[in-house]
Amino acid sequence: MPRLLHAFFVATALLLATTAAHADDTQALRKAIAANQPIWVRAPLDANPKMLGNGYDDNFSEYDAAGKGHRVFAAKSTSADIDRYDVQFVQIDDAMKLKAAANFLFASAGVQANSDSRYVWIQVFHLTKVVSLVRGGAPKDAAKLVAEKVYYGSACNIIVSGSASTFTLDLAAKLKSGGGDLRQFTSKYNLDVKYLTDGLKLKPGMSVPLEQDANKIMGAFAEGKPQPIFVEFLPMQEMFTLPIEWAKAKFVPGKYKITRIDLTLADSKADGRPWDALGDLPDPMVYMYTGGKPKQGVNSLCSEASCTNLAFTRNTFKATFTPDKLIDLAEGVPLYFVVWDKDMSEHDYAGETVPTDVLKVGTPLQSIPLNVEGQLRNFSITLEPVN
Ligand SMILES: [Ca+2]
Ligand SMILES: [Ca+2]
Repeated sequence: MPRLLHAFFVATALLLATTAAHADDTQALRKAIAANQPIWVRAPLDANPKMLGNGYDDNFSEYDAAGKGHRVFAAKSTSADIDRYDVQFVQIDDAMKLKAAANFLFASAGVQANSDSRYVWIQVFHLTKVVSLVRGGAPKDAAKLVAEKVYYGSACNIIVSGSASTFTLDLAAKLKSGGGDLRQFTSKYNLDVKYLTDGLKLKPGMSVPLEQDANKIMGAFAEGKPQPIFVEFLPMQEMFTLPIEWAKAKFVPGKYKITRIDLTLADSKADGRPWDALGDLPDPMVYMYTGGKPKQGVNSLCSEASCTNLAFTRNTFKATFTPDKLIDLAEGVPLYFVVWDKDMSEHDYAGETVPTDVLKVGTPLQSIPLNVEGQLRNFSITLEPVN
């Protein structure tokens, strides 16, 4: 084994020993990795089809303690050309994935593998060829893992990391769902971002667009000769590893931005008539009341001090709004939403939500479905903490 690689293995082993001791203390459940569940690693420098069929231990080492290799299947393979641009988000949520990333990726990218940090590995790639093992007959030897495929092409590996307390499950979900500028995203949420390219050369005058958009990223580079970018391992049989827990973000009183509202209205008004003349679709308008239902009741004017006219759109049963409205959330203060079908005058009442203390039921950055009444079929809001 190359000396450098060996050093990574030792470092990872130490890290995992710490994690394991902690896990035993808390009686953490082990997580199963099924025999058909592929494990991708960034291709090592010497990756080639001859490694296919080779046995590896759960540290991804092909040598046992005595320095002996274990070939499980003969290195017989087939090659297929493909042409696939894609982005995959790998949330590092178990010790096996952490080992795979730490051994083959982190050190080259200048990322420390640390049990107090959480990591997402964004794989942006163009696959041009896959060479796959052809398993001939029964296994000739025993091993935990078998090298199954070598993927060729070019890739930009992006590693986003942060402390376990700030890089929460919800933030990872937001990272996955949101497009946009990764540098801005990571600086906003105190995350770190590093990247490592394989088979890509930056075009003159371009800088690496740290974006979630694969086309933008790949567009900044000239693709070189296709080279091995990923190696896929398969467990010989079900394996077990320790989960890495991701914290769930909690709501605390403070300032939030309403970043998104989704609502759906019934096909007709409560009396069965169409929303508008000539069967025209409704024009949903959303009023928000802080503090629950006003004592004097609601009307279509939004004249109460606690009322905000939040959103409006024309001719649709189903709407998504991005109001980006700032709101101060205090404990025990319910939010209450009323939806009207806006007309020239005398708007049609459409429905309302049950007043809800969202601090108690929801999670920041995740859609919070509220209970609905009237002709409202569903209604959800998404809130983002504002520092
Ligand atoms: Ca109407
Ligand atoms: Ca209409």
